[in-house]
Amino acid sequence: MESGDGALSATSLDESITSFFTSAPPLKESDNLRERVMEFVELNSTIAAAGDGGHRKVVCVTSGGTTVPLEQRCVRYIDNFSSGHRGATSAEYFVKAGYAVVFLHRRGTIMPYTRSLPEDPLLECLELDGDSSIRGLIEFLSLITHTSPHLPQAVAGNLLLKLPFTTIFEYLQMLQIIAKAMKPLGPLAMFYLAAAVSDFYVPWQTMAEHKIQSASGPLDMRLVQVPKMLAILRKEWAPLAFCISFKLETDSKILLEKADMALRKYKMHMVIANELLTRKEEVTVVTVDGKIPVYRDKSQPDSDVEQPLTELIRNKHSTYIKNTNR
Ligand code: 9Z3
Repeated sequence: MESGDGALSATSLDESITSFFTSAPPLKESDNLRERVMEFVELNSTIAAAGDGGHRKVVCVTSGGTTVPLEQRCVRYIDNFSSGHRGATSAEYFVKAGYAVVFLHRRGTIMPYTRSLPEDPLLECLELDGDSSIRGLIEFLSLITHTSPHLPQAVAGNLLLKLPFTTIFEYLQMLQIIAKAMKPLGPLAMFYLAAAVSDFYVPWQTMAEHKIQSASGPLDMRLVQVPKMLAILRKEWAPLAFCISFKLETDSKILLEKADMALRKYKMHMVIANELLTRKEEVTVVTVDGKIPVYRDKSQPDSDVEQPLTELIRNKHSTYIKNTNR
C-alpha cells in the first residue's frame, strides 16, 4: 500500500524489506566480511581518543553508485551516477580528524588519497630506460605522499577499511552487516551515506537468467521500488548512531523540500542537499533546527566543499555524543 507521497506504509515497508533481503542473491563471503568489520570496529573502539566519550569514533562512509542488474548472468545493468569524489574526499577528512573509516564504495570509483593523481598514474609516472628497466618508482611514491599527506596516518593507524560493492543487492546487504557491527558503539558511530542508491530494481526471481535477446522485440520490464533502508537503519540496525543521508536532485525547486521530507520521514540527524551541477561548490545541511548552506572556499584554488562540510558534521556529532551520554 502506498501513502500520499508515493512511499510505502510501515507494514508494507517491512514486507518489502524482508522480501528484498530474502530474494537477493546471497552475498559472497558474508561471514568473512562480518568478521573483518567486527574486528575493525573492536580494534578502533578500544583505542582511547581525546574528548567525545574517550574512544575513537567510527564512521561508515558510503560512496559511488549502485547498479541494478537486468540479467542474472549480467551483461546489462542500470547505473546510478556518482564518481565517488564526495565519499573519498570526505573519508580523507574523517581520517585526518581521527575517525576510523569503513569505506563502503562502488568498485572502480575514486578511492581516498588518489584523487590528485593523474588519471593513469602508473603509465604517466613510470618510464622505460634504454635497457627496458623501469625508472620513476621513487618519483611515483613521492607524488603519492606529496598529494596525500595523510595517507601514512590511515595506513599506520589502521584507520581505513575499504569494502567494495557493485550491485544494489551487495550494497544493502553489506550496509546491514556493517551497521549491526557498529551498533555496540552507540553514539560514537556515524553513517555518512553519500552513495547514490538505486530507487528501482528487478527482483532476482523475476530476472531473466540469460542475456536478453534483442530479436524478441521491444524490451518490457517491470522495476520494483527499492525499500528505503534508512528507517530500519535508525530503528533496528544501529539506533544510537548519528545518521546523515544525502539528497540529490537536478531541479533546485524541489531539492530542499525533498531533503526536509527525508529528514523527518527517516529520522535522519542531517540530510545534505545537493544539486548535480553545483555539488562541488555548495551543499545545504538540512537539520530540524534549520538549514545551513556550506560553500567551497573559492579564494583557494585547491579547496573543496567536503572540508567545511565534514568539519561542521564533526562538531554536530560531538554535540550529539555529549547529549546522548548525559
Ligand atoms: C549524493 O547526493 C552525493 O553527494 C553525490 C556525489 C552522488 C551527488 P560524486 O560521487 O557525487 O562526488 O560524483 N549522494 C546521494 C544520492 C542518493 O542516492 N540519495 C538518495 C536520494 O536522493 C537518498 S539515499 O533519494
